[in-house]
Amino acid sequence: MYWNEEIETMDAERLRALQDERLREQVRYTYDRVPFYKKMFDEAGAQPGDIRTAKDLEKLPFTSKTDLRDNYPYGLLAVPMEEIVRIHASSGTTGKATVVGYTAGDLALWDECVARALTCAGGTRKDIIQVCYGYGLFTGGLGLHGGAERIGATVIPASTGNTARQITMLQDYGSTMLCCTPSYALYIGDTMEKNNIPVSSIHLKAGLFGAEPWTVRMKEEIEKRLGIRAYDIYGLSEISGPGVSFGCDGSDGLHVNDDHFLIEIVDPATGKNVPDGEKGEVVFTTLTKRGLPLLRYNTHDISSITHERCACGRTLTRMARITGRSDDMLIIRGVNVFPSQIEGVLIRLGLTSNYQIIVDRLGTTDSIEVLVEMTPELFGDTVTHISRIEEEVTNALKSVLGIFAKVSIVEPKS
Ligand code: DLL
Repeated sequence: MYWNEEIETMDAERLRALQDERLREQVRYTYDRVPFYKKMFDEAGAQPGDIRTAKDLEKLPFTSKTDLRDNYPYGLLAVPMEEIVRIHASSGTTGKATVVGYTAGDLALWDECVARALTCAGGTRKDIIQVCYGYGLFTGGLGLHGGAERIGATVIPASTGNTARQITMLQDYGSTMLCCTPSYALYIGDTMEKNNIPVSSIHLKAGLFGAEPWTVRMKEEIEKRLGIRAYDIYGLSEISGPGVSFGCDGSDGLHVNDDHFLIEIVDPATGKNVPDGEKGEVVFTTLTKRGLPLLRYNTHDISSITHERCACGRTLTRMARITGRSDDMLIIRGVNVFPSQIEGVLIRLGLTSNYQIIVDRLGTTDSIEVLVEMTPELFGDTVTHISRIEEEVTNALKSVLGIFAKVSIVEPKS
């Protein structure tokens, strides 16, 4: 099912032409209105007219989160404040928040993108959609909310927290779709199991999960526990919010809303574009944004892209499930280690995804230790059995990461 069949299945050549046309317009618009970008062009010795097609983008440097922070809060907006109708912000772990602003048109295009994601997951106006992403400055709640209203579904703005109440709403309000983080979906499943609430007492058929990296294993686990189809949804506040790309039934990838966002994959070391299928950092250029247009925004998320036609019929560029962030990447004894690889091993072996990685340096040697919470099944097990599991995890990590990591099973909720 398509929300916008014309765009979602557009002939690839026409789609590229549409992107290039919008790119030229967006570059000119941004250059004329945002002093930061005018300066960037001037320093790069480039003119807006030099950017004719996506290929020309390599002439420009990247925009980074630091640029948004340096221009905090409103310095990169391309319109006067009276045209901004909404603000969102993400806190991040260091320094000032990243503030983003939307015009009425920007909100409409965001809703359109989320409407495509929901429709792709089987959503229609007949659905009852329970949105348990946070409502507020975070883009998850209001983002999914807007898309759900756009398709004409019934929205339950449940927001986060109070799992018992969430489960009651799932049962009593007849929610057919669930939107939350994948870890929260698993938590809902756990809580139902712990309280002997049968899956047959809820009515869910599908869920859209994102805002954090998750693995195929987690997807299968969620599908099994909640009796649903689980779809990935990706996005970031800087580029709009959820719905920059979305999962389908045809493959494990996510379709990028190419008519609004132009994706590039670049080598983190050289900053150069890499060929289709190769992993690198995800970079986006907005094509239609008015409030906060961004050129070559480096997300530091790690993925790859393909332009092959998808079994679902969409011609939109497909990005692979995000495996982590280049700035989350640990370098242990010269080896690149992503937390998601460790999580993948834990889940594959039937352990929880509640874990802690401790990286230290003893003398000149890096050491890595992984603390994993015991599952309820393991609780009360013999010491010998637990050390056997620790050994099993150590061996699995060795074969996946290529390095030794000390593994300790610890108490639940520790
Ligand atoms: O997390 C927007 C969102 C809300 C997406 C709800 C999906 C669902 P930010 O708070 O700005 O926005 O965080 C963006 O979260 O750069 C990724 O590192 C990560 N992320 C978002 N979606 C996914 C996903 C929202 N599906 C940052 N898979 C991004 C992996 C994701 N990582």
